[in-house]
Parts: sequence; structure tokens; C-alpha cells
Amino acid sequence: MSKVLALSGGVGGAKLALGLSRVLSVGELMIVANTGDDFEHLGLSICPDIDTVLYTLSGLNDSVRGWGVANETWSFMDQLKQLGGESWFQLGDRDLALHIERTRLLQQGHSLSQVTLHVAQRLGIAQAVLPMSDDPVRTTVHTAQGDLPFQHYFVREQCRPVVSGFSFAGATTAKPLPALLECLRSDALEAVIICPSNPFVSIGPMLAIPALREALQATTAPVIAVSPIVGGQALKGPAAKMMAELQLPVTAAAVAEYYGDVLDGFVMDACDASQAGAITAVPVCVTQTVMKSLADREQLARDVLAFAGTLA
Ligand code: FO1
Repeated sequence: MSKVLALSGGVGGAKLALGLSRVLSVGELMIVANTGDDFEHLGLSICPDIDTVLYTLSGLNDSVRGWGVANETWSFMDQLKQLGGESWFQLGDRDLALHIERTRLLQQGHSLSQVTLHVAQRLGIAQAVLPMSDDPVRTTVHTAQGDLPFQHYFVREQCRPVVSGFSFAGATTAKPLPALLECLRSDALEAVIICPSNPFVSIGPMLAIPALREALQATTAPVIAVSPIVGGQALKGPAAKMMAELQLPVTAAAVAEYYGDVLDGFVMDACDASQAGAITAVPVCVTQTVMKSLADREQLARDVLAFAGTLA
């Protein structure tokens, strides 16, 4: 049974998940990815956050672009554009193989968790990588330009529309993955780590599943979030822009407030140390959270696990 459960969105979350995978033994870590960003595109089942975790743990990821596979080629997209097809969402030639194979296996009746474990194994990943649920949950972003499916907001509209809220279709009826609930209920679990991912659209869809939120509140293991906001900015993605548009202070402290009673501890960057006193609900760990190198990912993983040890 896993000792550590990591909840992850895309890039930032996957970086810490990689760090954790390198400081924990095989079998000690379960990584659960957001599926609120998933969508069906060109007839294919696309799961961006699962794939970012899979590509990061297997070392195939494009670390500059932040998504997809390194050394990618784009012949498929070039040809699709020539034919006048939908080209706003880029699917690289190598990446395409994963979407095609996943879609085929899902159509054969396999669940998303079975397919994800299978792909992880084929990519040589020893850790358990799982979706938060086998049931579809789809994020809608409410904006000044109307309601937008997540990828339309994020990729097609480049996060430009002003955000007023979010909804997560399917969340109230979605069942958390049984393995995830089992992990949260296990006495062996020593820490739940909410990775430095977007609180609203990466972790928000998980918290919108009632049984998952309840299990996070009920687990005896400390639940610790790492702030994705550092020095008033998101290191990647629209979290800071969203906070400003939702009239929230763009601070690490506001992230802790958003997670509320789910949390038992909060990790923030040393450059935000002056805000630590503003968080009174849970203990705070102040450390270097910016992960530029592999050593940074491993060090943050060690720091978060040591902090969890103090809360147990
Ligand atoms: N992000 C983009 O900004 N543009 C793209 O064309 C794009 C394609 C894409 C294809 C497969 C995949 O797994 C991810 C992809 N992403 C793309 C990233 C993704 O849309 C977002 O980073 C996540 O949904 C946010 O975590």
C-alpha cells in the first residue's frame, strides 16, 4: 500500500511528482492526475494532465514546451492544416500514438485507469499513475465571453477571456477511483501532497467530487498543499490571472485559504516568507519551491515529506 499520495495537474505538479518518485521507493508513491482538462478531439480521447505526468516520469516530456513529447515532429498537423482540418490544438506525431492507442483501448471497454496503468508500464514507469476517476468530469470556464470548455479557454482562446468561475460537469456523480479511496483510508498512508498545480482547474475538479473531498478530509494522513503562487505570480499557466479576475489576492496565503479545511499543512516559497504569519489555520513550511533542476525537484520532495513527518 502506498505511503504517499500525490495529487497533480500538469507541468508544476508533474515536476514534484517526479521528485517524489526519485526519493521514495517503488511502491511507496501513488500519483493521481486531474482529468477535468480531458476532452474528445478529432475522435480521440485526450487526457493532458495524465499525459504530462506519464511523459515527465518516463523522461519523454518536452520540458521547454511543457506538454507533449520532446523531439516531436508535426507532419500530421501540417497535413491536417492543408486539408482545412481543425488545427488549434496541436497533436504531435509521436504524441498522437498515445491518443490513438488510449482511444482504441477505451473503445474496447477498458477503463481509463486500466489504460493509464498499461501505458505507464509500457513507458517503463514503476509508480502507480491513475486518473482521479474513471467517470468523466469536464471543466467549464465561465468567462466574460460565455462558458468555454476548458481546452477552448486554455488553448484556443489562450486564457485571454476574463474568468468569473468554474463548473465541473459530472463531478457530483463521479466515483473516485476505488484504489484512491482505499489509499486514503489506509493506515499505511503517511502523506497526501497537493502538488503546485492550479488550485481552481487542476485540483478543483478533484475537490468537486464529493466522495473524494470527504475522503481527503477524513484521511488520518496529513494533507499538504504546495503553493503554485510564488512572489505573486504563477510559475506556469493562468492561476495568477484567474485569482486576480476572481478578485482574490494573488498570494500563496489566498491559495491556502481556498483549500480551506482540506489542508493540514501548507508549503510556500521562501520569497513569500512574510506571508507565513497570515496563515493561522494550518502549520506552514517555508522553503525553496521553484523547481528548475532535477535536484530542486528531489529537494522539494524531501522537504515536503520531512514537513509531513512533523504533522503526523
Ligand atoms: N497546450 C497548448 O497550449 N497548446 C496545444 O496545442 C496543446 C496541445 C496538447 C496536446 C496534447 C496534450 O496532452 C496537451 C496539450 N496541451 C497544449 C497542453 C494542455 O492543453 C494544457 O497544458 C493542460 O490541459 C493544462 O494543464
